Amino acid sequence: MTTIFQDKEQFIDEYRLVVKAFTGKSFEEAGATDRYQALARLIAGHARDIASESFTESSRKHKKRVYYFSIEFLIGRLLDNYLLNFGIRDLVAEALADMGADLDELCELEPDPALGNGGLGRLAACFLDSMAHEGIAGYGNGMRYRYGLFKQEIVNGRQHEVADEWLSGGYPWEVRRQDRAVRIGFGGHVVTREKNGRQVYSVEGASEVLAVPYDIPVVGFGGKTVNKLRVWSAEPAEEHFDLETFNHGDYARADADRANAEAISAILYPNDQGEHGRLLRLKQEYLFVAAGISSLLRTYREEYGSDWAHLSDRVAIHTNDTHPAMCGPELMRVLLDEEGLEWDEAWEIVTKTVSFTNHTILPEALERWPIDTFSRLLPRIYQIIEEINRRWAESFDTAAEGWQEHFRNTAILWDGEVRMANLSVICSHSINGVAKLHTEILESTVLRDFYALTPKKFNNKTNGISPRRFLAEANPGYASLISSAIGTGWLDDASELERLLPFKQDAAFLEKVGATKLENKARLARYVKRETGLVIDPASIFDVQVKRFHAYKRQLLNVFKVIDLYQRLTTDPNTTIEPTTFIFSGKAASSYTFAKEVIRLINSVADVVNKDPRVNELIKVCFIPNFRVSNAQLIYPAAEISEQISTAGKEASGTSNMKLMMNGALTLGTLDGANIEIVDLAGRENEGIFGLTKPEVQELKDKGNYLAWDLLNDDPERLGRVVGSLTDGTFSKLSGGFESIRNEVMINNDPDLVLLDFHSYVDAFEKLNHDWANRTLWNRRALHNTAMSGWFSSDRTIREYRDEIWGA
Ligand code: DL6
Repeated sequence: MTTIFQDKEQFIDEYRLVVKAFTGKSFEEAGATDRYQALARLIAGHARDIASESFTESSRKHKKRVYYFSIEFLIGRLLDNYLLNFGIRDLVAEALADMGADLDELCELEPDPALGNGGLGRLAACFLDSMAHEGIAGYGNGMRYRYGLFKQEIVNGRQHEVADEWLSGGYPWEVRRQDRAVRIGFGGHVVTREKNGRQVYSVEGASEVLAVPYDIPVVGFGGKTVNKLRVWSAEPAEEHFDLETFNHGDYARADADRANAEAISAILYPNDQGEHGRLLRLKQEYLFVAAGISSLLRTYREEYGSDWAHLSDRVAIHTNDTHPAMCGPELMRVLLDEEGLEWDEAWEIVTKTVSFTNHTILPEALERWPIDTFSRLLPRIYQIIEEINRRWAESFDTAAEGWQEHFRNTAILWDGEVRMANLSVICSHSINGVAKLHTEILESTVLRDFYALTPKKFNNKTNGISPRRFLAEANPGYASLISSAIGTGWLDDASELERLLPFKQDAAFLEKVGATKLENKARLARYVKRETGLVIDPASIFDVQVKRFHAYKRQLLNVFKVIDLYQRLTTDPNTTIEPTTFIFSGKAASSYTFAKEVIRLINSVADVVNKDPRVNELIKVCFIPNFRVSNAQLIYPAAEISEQISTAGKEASGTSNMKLMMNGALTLGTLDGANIEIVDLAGRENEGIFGLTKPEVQELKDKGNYLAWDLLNDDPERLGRVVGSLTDGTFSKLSGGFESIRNEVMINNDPDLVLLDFHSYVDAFEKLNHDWANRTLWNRRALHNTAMSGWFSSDRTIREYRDEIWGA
C-alpha cells in the first residue's frame, strides 16, 4: 500500500493549504462545496504525482501499454473510491471529524460524471480500475460529453429528459492538456501526388476542429499504480469570433463556429437516435479515435522513434464494441500517409495491434453507416476501408463452394452501408464475446462466417465488476463483516471470498448477514423517501430490477407479475405473499417509445398499488428516478432478489447480475448471458431459474407457430386479466391507458415471449418469495452467492485479457 499521508496531521496541513489556495478562504470559512472541491484537488494532485511515476516506470521497463478505446466510461464518483484505494479512507474521515466536517457529506457533493449510459460504459470503468490494480499500463481513451445522455425526471409517470449539467460546478479530477490537443479534419476531398516514386494521399478542403484532451487519474487499489483516462472535448480549431455580427446584435451567429464544434462533444447518443444525431455520433467516433491514435503514437514516437515494426510489441489497442472501429483504418492512414509505410507492412502492424470486443447480438445495435454520409464526412478513411474491403474480397478462393455467401456475410461494404462490426473483426487479431453463451452465439450465428474462416481469433472473456467499488465502497457494513471473518485479502484477490463458505454453518454470522442487509435496506428507504416521497418498508423483501429499459430485458414481464399479484391479492383470499417492495430503476433512450411506455406503466401501477389500503401491507412498487452509479451503489446492497429476466439469447452478459450477486442477492433469472455462469458457480438451488432456454427459443422461432392469442385464450383468469388491465382503465388515471403495450404483446405477437415465460416466472418468484420466510436458510444462500461471486471480479477478466489478448 502506498501511503500519501504519513498521518492525520500531515493530511490536515496539506488540506488547509489547498482550501486556502483554491478558495481564498480558511477551512472554517469555506462552504461544503468548496471543501469537497479542495479535497478532491488534493487527492487528484497526489494521484497525478504517482501517475507520472507509474508512467516513467513503465517506460523504463518497456512495458507494453494498453489503450482501451471506448465511447463510454461510466466512472462514477471518485473521491470515496480513491480514498479507499489509497487506503486512507479512515484517516481522512477521522481528520475531517477533528476539523468538524463529515466525509460522507462531502462525498455526496460529487457529481456523477455523465460519460456513459449503461453496462458497456460501466464495464469500461471497472476495467480501468482492474488494469491499475493489476499493474498494467492501461489507459482509457474516450469522449468528454458536456451533458452526457440526460438526467431522468419522472413527471406524471412519464420519463422526462433534462440536460445533465455535471460539469457546471467544475470537475476537480480532470486536467486540461491543451499542449496535447489534436486537429481533426472532417469533409474535404482526397488528393494524390507522387513522392519518391510512390502515390501519396492527403485531404484538402477539410474543416477542422480541435480535440482537446482532459486527463482523469485512475487509482489502482493499493495506490501503487495510477493510470489515466483521457477524454476528448471538441472545440473550434481557430477562434472566429465575428465582432461585426456581434455588434449587430446577432450573438449566436457571431460565435457559430464555436457552437458547431462544441456540438460534437455535447451529448452522448444511444444507438437508436435519429439521422441528425447520427451524423454527430459519427463525428464523435472519428474524433476520439483519431485523437487517441495520434496521442498514443506521439508517446510511442517519443520512446521508440519510428520503429513501427515493433508497435504491436509495445502497444495494444483495444476497441470496446464497434464505436471505435475506425482505429484500424485510422492507424493505416497514419502509417501509410504520414509515415510512408507500404500497405502490407502497415496492415500487418494494424492487425497485430488491434483487438475487438463485441457486446451485442441485437441486429439493430450492430452499427452501420450509409456509405454516402460516411464517405463525405471521412473521405480518406472511406477510401482505406474500400481498399481493405477489396483485399478482403480478393482473399476468397472463388473456386471454393459457398464463397459468395461467406463474402456476403463478412463484407464491410454492402447494400450501400459500412458495416462496422465486420470492419472491427477484419482489422483485429482477437474477437471476444462477454459471456460463455454470448461467445457461442457469435461463433454460431452472428459472426459464424468469420468463425469458420479464423476460429482461433475468437475467444470468450466473461465480464466482471470491481469488488472494491461494488462491495467495499457500496456496502461498507457487509464488507467489514466479511473482513472480520476472512481478513481483507479479498479486496486484492476476490477469489478469497470463497473462504466465507464455512461461515454458512455459523448461525450467529448468518444473523449478522441479515442485519447488514436490513441496514442497507433502511439506507435505501431513506434515499427513496428523500427523492420520491414514497415510504417503503425495510422489513419487506426488496425485489430489484435496475438496468437500461429495453424490450428484451423484459421489465414488462416484471410489471405483469406485479399486476397479477395485485389482482390476485384483491380478489382471492387464498393468495399469500411475504411483504415485498418491487424496485425498478433505469433510463430509456429518448426516442424509444415502447421502453418509455413501460416506464409509464410501472409508475402508473405504482400509483394505484401504493394507494390501495387492501394491499399496502404486502406490496409496494417503487421507481427510483435517474439511475446512475451513485444511486446504484445504494440499491445493489439493499437487494434480496436480483431480477435478470431477459429473453434467453438476448442479453450478452449483464453485469448488474454480478453486482447484485456479490452483495448477496439471489438471482431470479433466465438462462441467459452471465446468469449461466452464476448458476454454474453458485448452484441452481441457490437461485430462482425459470423460462425458456436459448435452444428452446430457437426451436420456437424455427417452427414459427407461437401465437400469443392462444396463451391468452387459454388463461383468461390470469394472463387475460393482466393484459386486459392495460386498456380497461385500471391504471389509466395517472396519464392514460396502454394500448401501445397491449398491441405490442397481442398484435405484434409478443416478440419477447413475455406471455410464454409468464407462468414459470411467477412460480419461480413465488417460490423465492416464500423461501424468504426461513431467514436462516435465506441468509445462508445469500452468503453462498457472495462467497462464489469472486470469479466475477473484473481483476480476473482483465488478467484473461492481458494473458490471452494483449500480451501486456
Ligand atoms: O458487456 C457489457 C454489456 C453487457 O453486460 C450487456 O449484456 C450488453 O447489452 C451491453 N451491450 C451494449 C452494446 N450496446 N450497444 N449497442 O451496451 O454490454
